[in-house]
Amino acid sequence: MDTLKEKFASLALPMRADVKAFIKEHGTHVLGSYTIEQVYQGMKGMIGMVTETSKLDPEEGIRFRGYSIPELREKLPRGKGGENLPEGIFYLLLTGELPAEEDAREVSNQWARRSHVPKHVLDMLDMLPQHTHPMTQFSMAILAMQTESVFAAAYRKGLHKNDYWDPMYEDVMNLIARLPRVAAYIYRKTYKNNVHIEPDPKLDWGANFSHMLGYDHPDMKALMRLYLTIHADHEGGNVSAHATHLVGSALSDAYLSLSSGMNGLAGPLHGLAAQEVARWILELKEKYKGVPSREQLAEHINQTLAEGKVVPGYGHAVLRKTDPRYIAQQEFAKAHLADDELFKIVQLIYEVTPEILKATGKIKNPWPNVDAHSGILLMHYGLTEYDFFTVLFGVSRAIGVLTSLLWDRALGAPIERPGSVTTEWMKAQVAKSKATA
Ligand code: CMX
Repeated sequence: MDTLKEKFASLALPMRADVKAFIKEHGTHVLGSYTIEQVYQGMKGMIGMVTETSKLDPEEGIRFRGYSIPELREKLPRGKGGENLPEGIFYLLLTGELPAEEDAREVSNQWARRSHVPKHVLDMLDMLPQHTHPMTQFSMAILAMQTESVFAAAYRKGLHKNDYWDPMYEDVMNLIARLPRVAAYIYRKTYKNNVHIEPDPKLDWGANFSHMLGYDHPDMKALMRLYLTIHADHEGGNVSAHATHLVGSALSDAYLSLSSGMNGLAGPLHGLAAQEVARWILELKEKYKGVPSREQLAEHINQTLAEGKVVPGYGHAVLRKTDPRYIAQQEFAKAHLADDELFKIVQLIYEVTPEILKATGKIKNPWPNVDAHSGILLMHYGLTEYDFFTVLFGVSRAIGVLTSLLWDRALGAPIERPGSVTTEWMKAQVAKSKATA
């Protein structure tokens, strides 16, 4: 058993007993109540699941195992050339403890060793039409790798429920290890004439990913580490995390569950917004032949709203302030590409957009989210094919949703099955409570 697996077992197995005892003693404790509006409008703010890895505060933003992004930028091990290693955030999400340099290195080594992608997965990708969206390819490739699931094989053989976590650990490690190779294959096949680049086992996970994509500039490798770290997790209720958790609750293995999560991430109101932001900014730049004036930008935003579209990269279902993931990327841009024309446009959008969104009177959060910034950083280093951006998000998000899924297995999370009602039932409830009032 590798040392991280041993550590996980030493943490998770006692916690399983602890959670059982907690439910037994306090299971009837009432947490809150909810309204008809919440039921109709996406269950916002209703507590409906437990996610150990991270917690999102509307005002402050995400905390990974209690640590904010600025704190983690100080405390997590860094890669050669700068920025935190995503291996470190994985270790933190899995164990709740900050990794030492050698802990992150051990994760790097494990992932390098486990990264082989079976040939049939690449063959399947080769057979898809050229115009297949990269996110569709990514989700299909994850599904095609399900042939390798250690959990599915062990379950078929016969597995005691107390042991589910063990093959799940193997699936989670193998799957995360394989994702950069799969994603890079999709990128090179779709945009670089099917010319592929072999992995470099001497590089850390993020730098190797950048290398396989074809980007060896040290700053791009640093950006990739930053990108893969900050997109990793956003508590359990966001669409990609919730979909992974929900599908996994039926004991679907990590491959089946993550593929579902990625299908959710591919929606324009979630991870696809990264692509939509880039498209929107390029349209803007084309329309006004460069950096627009404040008036021109306001006109473009108002036109977007008047056409009944969303301004991509702005707003959030939980956050009520500027996303700290946006700020982390803004700091990177100020340090590395302050004169970039697209960065100047992004800064201008940040100055102009919130007031216009506030003035609509209905948008609860007028501030930028993570997707408002990510694309233009990648474009600066030459990765301009914006339909691919959400795949990068997906590689990172796998870290959070799969560590959570492993905790679900270790703690014995049950199948998820919330109740649903009809509008007729809702109206009857309101009528009943009016009658008794
Ligand atoms: N542009 C225009 N309208 C917006 C808006 C935006 N950026 N954000 C919210 N609204 C609208 C909603 O569509 C809704 O309109 P209706 O009442 O006509 O249906 C109204 O404002 C109220 O919405 P809300 O409660 O403020 O926001 P929601 O929780 O419903 O939605 C989100 C959150 C992110 C889907 C929404 O803000 C949005 O569509 N933003 C743009 C897309 C985007 O950037 N998504 C990425 C989010 C981060 C991520 O998951 O990666």
